Amino acid sequence: MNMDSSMIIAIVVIAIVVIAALIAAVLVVRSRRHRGESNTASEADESSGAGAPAAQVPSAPGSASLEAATSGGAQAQSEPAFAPTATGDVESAASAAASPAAGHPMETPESAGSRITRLRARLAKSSNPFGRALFNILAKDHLAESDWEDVEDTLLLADVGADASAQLVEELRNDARVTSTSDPVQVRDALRAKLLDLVGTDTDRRLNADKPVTGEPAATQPGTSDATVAQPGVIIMVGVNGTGKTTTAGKLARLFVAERKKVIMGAADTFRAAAADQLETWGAKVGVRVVRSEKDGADPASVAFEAAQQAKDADADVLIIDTAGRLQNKANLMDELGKIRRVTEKILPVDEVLLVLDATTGQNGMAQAKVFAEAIGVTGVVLSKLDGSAKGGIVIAVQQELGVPVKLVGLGEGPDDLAPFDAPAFVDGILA
Ligand SMILES: Nc1nc2c(ncn2[C@@H]2O[C@H](COP(=O)(O)OP(=O)(O)OP(=O)(O)O)[C@@H](O)[C@H]2O)c(=O)[nH]1
Ligand SMILES: [Mg+2]
Repeated sequence: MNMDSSMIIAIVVIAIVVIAALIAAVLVVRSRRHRGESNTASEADESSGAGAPAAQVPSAPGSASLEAATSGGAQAQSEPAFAPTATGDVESAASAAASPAAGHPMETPESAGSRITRLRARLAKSSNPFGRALFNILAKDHLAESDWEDVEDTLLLADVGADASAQLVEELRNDARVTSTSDPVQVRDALRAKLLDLVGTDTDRRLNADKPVTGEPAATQPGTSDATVAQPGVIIMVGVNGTGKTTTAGKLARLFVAERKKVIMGAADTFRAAAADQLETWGAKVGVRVVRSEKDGADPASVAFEAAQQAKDADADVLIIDTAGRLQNKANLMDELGKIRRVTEKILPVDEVLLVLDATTGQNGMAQAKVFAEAIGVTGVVLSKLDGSAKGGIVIAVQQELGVPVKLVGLGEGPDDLAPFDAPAFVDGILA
């Protein structure tokens, strides 16, 4: 009996020892594996954090970006006319690729589709009182007289404009009477359709400078055999001060660079010295040369002339001319912008005059917009700062008043925060 119990004790002890050994072995293996993983991670961190070339980081997108960036850099080197300095350009392209924080390397800005998705998300999130108020009204079971008034008020608040708002609500009410429905879901669908109609779904919103090259007849270009000669597309940015002209010029240049187009920018805002510096900063950011005057208060038209000449000589695809917004009066504005246009056209035809309108100022910007349209003729509108505005309805008013389409929207201060205007996304955004 004693013998048996001591044997049992011995077996139990051995079993405990074996189990303990097994557990210890498992723990050791696990801790080794864990240490191995964290070593690999810290090695990867070090290789990227210590400024190692992105190609050494074992990630496919990283190496692809670098490839794209260096091929852009090589192109810049072989075409020094377009690099502020050849090395400067290579550096900026390489740093854009190597910096994951930059998000997108210079040659591959965000796609239009993704920008629009972002536009939708931003508008939906932007505590848009327009969308919310409409939602509250249209969430009712039946629409009473006062609800129709509320719909109209909300449209007015969103800066859709008095005439357009009244017309919209009148049509909606008539439709509701005809179909004898005041079902909010149907009214909402009808409102969407009408807003889309007002905004315009089949409007051509392409930039003129982006359309197929027509060029000028060969007869005017001695020594050329082609029927037409490709010329740089010329875009002039105009608008009241602070609306976002310079920023939009920079973002736009980046879009063209991404399409592998040769871009030159002209700093025809000579009103203050910092303006040309600001454009140069954008130029450096997006790898585009900026033609400027070193002299404060130089004649803006002469800068535009020089920029056009250089764009033509360098065989550029696009020339973007930034102008001043701070002008004393209408006569002064007409005089200056008219001269910039005339002088530029001595060298190259102007394809596009983009009026930059600050969406946060809503209807207040309309009067000024008309003055610019009168002064220089406007071919398209850029609605900037739509990211911070609940007054998107200005799109409808500005198109009706000026008779030109909104072509682009600014959604923030970053280089990728410019998107083509997309009517369905826009209407869905304000109805969200
Ligand atoms: N949130 C936001 N800010 C913007 C946008 N576009 C421009 N801005 C900001 O608006 C301010 C004015 O922009 P600028 O590009 O200097 O405006 P401008 O029309 O060139 O101004 P002037 O040269 O003084 O006539 C800057 O702080 C920009 O970063 C946008 O789409 N969204
Ligand atoms: Mg400016």
